[in-house]
Amino acid sequence: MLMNKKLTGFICMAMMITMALTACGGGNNAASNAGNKKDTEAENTLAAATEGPKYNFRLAETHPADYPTTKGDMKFAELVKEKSGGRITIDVFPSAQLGEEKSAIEQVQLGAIEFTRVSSSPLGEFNKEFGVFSLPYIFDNDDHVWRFLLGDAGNQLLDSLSSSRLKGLAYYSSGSRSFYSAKPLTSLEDLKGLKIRVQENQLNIAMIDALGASATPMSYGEVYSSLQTGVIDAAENNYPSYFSSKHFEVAGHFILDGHQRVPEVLMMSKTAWDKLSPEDQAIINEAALESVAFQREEWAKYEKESEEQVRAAGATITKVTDVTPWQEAVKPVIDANREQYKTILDAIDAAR
Ligand code: BDP
Repeated sequence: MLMNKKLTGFICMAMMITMALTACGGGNNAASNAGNKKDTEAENTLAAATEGPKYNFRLAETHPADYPTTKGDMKFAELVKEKSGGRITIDVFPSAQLGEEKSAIEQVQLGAIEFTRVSSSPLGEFNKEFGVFSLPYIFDNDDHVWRFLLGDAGNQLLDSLSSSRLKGLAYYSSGSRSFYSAKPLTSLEDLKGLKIRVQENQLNIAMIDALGASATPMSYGEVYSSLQTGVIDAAENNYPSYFSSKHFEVAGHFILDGHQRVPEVLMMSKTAWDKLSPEDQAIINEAALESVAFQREEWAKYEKESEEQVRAAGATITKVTDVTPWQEAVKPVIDANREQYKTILDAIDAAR
């Protein structure tokens, strides 16, 4: 963050000098001199970025290549390459080729993999603060989430990852999560007694208990076959994952209660980060932040498309019109954790 500001400050300063020269000199000559100067500065910046050690890093991603998070990762890699004049390259490994998320986080902590994009939910087991996103119904909508994420508290949360040997770079969109099953799901009552797969985070177990069902934590890659073979009766996710993982084929009833909004996190190994020069850290930081807008656009498109696709495939979609009974059912989970997450919950409320 700091380097980011410094670099931006430097660029502003360079622009101001160029503008001042143009204004003072007047006439065509001065303008073209200033133009030349600008070109030279740009070349110098590029030269500075191009000089230095070469790196080839790896980034672990759970989703396939056409998923919005993977597209965000690729955009990030492309920007890093561009900004470093081809000196820093990042190979994105989609479809959990480098392991499921829990294992990817562990490998990134150790520095065996340099980057990963994961969901905040499993991350909450490595950094307690991130558990806050697993608390149900704490956000009203996507705007509310982004107001929080892009504010000071959201940035501090990313920074807090350094105590877990991770360097948080940026958040990506992930919409809201809802339940789905092969059994009809049209009300809260229908969840009772079901075995529901959850992401690997203790708070999810408490949430499912409070809803009268029983939780089975497991990695994302195991969910399809577990639904198919009846190891679990239900799972929960957003439209894009429900569609992309083909879970809709084996769990055709989707009830839109939107219990969680769990942002995606792009991060780096702290060990790898600490070895980089401040200039290279700035390149990584800037590229990560610049990739966010692109990921959010891709997300919006894919969310719409996946809804259309699962509807066309015949999934039964029920919209929960009154979420109050659901919120009341899980209130004990919030109450039990209010004290621990007080500061972050206050910041989330303030972003409302
Ligand atoms: C998806 C997230 C992915 C998680 C998955 C899950 O994008 O990172 O692995 O949920 O449910 O929405 O585990």
